[in-house]
Amino acid sequence: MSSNALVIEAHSNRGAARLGSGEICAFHFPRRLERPLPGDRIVLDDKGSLLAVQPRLNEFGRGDPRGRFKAIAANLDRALIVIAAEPAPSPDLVHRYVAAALIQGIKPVIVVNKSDLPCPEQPPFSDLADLAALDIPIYRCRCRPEPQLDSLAQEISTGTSLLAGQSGVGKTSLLNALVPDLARQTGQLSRVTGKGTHTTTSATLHQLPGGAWLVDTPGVWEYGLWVMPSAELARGFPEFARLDQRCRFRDCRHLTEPNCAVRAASESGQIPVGRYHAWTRLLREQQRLGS
Ligand SMILES: Nc1nc2c(ncn2[C@@H]2O[C@H](COP(=O)(O)OP(=O)(O)OP(=O)(O)O)[C@@H](O)[C@H]2O)c(=O)[nH]1
Ligand SMILES: [Mg+2]
Ligand SMILES: [Zn+2]
Repeated sequence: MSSNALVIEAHSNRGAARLGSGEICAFHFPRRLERPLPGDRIVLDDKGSLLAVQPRLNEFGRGDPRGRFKAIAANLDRALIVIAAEPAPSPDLVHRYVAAALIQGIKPVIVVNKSDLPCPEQPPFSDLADLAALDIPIYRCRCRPEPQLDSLAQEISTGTSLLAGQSGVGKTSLLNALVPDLARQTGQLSRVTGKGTHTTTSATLHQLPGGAWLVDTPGVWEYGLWVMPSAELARGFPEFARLDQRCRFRDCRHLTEPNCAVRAASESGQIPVGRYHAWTRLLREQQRLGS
């Protein structure tokens, strides 16, 4: 007899999944099979062996240092892009995560955690209005001294959301605040570098009290994309699409091409300069990784 299950986590050749009855069971799979991801719907035999992974609606992932796609979780409705005053993000980090989510067909949501700390008046914090103008929701919340995350809890009350962001911004703290009695381990920022210290080591799916799902993921220092055609990367910058018909070249990459309407719009302030620079740096990185 076979049964359907939802993957909670999976490592080299084994994992944990939730059966329809609500029971959590261990399962195993041969290493030669592609590793299932948290959020995957799978079929198991009665010995807990993986028979099939159902087709995925989408995957959230990142690029490895060589520009290859590394999947982290599957079947997501939202990517919660968590930033905080400490550790401060690099200016492009949020734009990269937003682009990745849009390219993968996942709704980006920005979460500014640690609202008890003063918000720096520098990018990307000063770019958040540009993202709100793209209809990307932005939530300010905190886990300390007492949690304040009611409107975020409302946003993620259906479907499956994923916590993404730098190490130490408080992803696991948000999870703990949202799921009473969970008490997952959280970390300290290093006194020396002010950076997080990679407390969470694997992606794990958790059920919220109202029944929705939340994936916690290990933090990164820098978020990189994978190598893809520039037309695909452009899906991460939807505000450029309104203008690019006016570029002289149909396949304009908006770098140094003559008569580029997107570059002109960034020079005149019609397109936010932070968004345009994030695009040019991503394209140059794509060229470096792809060559
Ligand atoms: N001041 C303040 N500190 C917070 C807040 N939320 C979390 N922290 C602290 O930030 C530090 C890192 O929190 P974690 O939840 O472990 O961060 P993480 O994003 O899960 O880190 P990784 O698992 O390494 O990716 C801990 O010391 C938390 O107590 C907050 O709202 N305000
Ligand atoms: Mg964590
Ligand atoms: Zn152009």
